[in-house]
Amino acid sequence: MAKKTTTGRPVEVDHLIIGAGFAGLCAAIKLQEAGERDFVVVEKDTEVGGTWHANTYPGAACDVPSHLYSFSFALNPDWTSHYSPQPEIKAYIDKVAARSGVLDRVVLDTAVLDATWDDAAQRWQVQTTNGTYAARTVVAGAGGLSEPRMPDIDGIDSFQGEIFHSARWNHDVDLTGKRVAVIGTGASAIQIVPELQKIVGHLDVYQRTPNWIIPRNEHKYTDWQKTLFRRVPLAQRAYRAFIYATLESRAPAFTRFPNLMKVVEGQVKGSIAKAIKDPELRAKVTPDYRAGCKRILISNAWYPALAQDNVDLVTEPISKVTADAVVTADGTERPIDVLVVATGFYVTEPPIAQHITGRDGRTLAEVWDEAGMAAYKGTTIHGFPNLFQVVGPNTALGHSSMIFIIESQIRYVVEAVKAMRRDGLATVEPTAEAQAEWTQRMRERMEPTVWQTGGCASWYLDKFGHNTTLWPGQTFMFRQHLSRFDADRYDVTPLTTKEPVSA
Ligand code: N01
Repeated sequence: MAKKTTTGRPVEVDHLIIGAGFAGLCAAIKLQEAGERDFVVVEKDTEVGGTWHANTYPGAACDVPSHLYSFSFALNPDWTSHYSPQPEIKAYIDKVAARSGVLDRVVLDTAVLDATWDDAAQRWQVQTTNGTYAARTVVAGAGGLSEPRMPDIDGIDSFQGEIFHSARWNHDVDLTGKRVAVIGTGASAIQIVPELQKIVGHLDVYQRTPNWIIPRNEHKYTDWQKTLFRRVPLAQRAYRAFIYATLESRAPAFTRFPNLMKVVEGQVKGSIAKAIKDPELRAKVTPDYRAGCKRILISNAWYPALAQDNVDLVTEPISKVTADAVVTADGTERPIDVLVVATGFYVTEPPIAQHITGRDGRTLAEVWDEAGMAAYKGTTIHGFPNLFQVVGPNTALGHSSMIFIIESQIRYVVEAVKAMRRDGLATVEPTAEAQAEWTQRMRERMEPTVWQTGGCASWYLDKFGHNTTLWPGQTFMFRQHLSRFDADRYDVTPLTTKEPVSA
């Protein structure tokens, strides 16, 4: 592991990377490959892995096929299943990190408290819980879904039983035979509930809005397939390309032709009819908005779990939580031992935005609160020189693999760093005009999408009603936009002659 700062003076580095999940590790590996040696990765957790370290709830798994949900430069022929469970993804990240040789530059258990741009020094001054750094560039890969959001429910703090958020699962609590409530029916909850149903005494599931949940095409890879992938990497690449093309072919239904989603809706209604006999329960789980407006979820176990005798789906709004029960608006009190909160994350901006202060003394969060999240190509931000935000505004996906987006952004970062070296640049900062044009383009592309027209409330939309979260198109278009560092859209300053250029 990298050395921590031991004196009061900042440690000088060329690049400081925030976060050691898929994004931060990809940045470290690719910067190293490009010949950059002077970097540090600071990670607030005690292990690498990001979201795949934090989310250990029962049933945690990825809903993007394993062969696509992995780095293009570190294919894994040994994936056991079409969709990987969390422990397998975490093990993959650990292995890639260890093999890449970047681990000695990862400082664990170190949170960024404040990163402030120092215009005179042309450096980011970064205070962490373990000392300070002065860095030429900051690559923020701290994740958008990292800060759990507890619901603002009257009396929730007075609950005397065990209570925990899906992303902070308390494995010390034995749920066997207990009375448990789960609040939320999003991507996390639909994986948790079928697992809990098997062991608890009684389960109350509190649903505010139903989701469209398509069947999960689950299958295990045979030894024969794994051997083929290991011996013939081209076969694995072809298989990966096939998965990629299949997922990308669905993008137009989200972005341009939302009526196509009726096909998905028909499929889901079929699954509901098959799994649930009670017409009242069927009606409760059937959404009234266009599929895709909220994230389409996948599960074969959700509807059957809800139909079990030890499960109640409660759609009456929660009015309060008492010391030992959840009370709904109709006055019904349902006593419980354990409360699981699967209510998602603070999402309209990456939480790290509160800790990054730009050229004019305002934090990224303050700037974005004023007019909504915006960045040039989802990656660089006017007023924040030499900052690269991975998984920034309009980069998330509802239809394909985020790893593809992360790799596209990191290529762009590496191209930017190469251009800075080649051209002797101290700073690069997108012009206000370039960023405004890009943001306008995103808004226009969003207009016909299912996220804007589908008739639902979702965390994709900000307080102004704009979808500043998702990429409105196919991912190869995103990659194409970021394929070269377009310095002509940037304000740049040259290094002063006194400034050494580290080799
Ligand atoms: O969170 P969510 P999540 N009272 O925000 C409800 C990724 N992910 O952790 O829909 C009552 O989606 C809320 O209701 P409503 C993926 O990108 C991926 O499940 O707002 N209910 C909703 O049902 C995903 O989109 C994977 O009306 C309240 C739920 O809580 C993202 O993470 C697995 C409430 C929150 O759902 C977040 O998923 C897991 C309140 N006060 C996560 N507040 C896979 O790859 C909120 N809710 C499989």
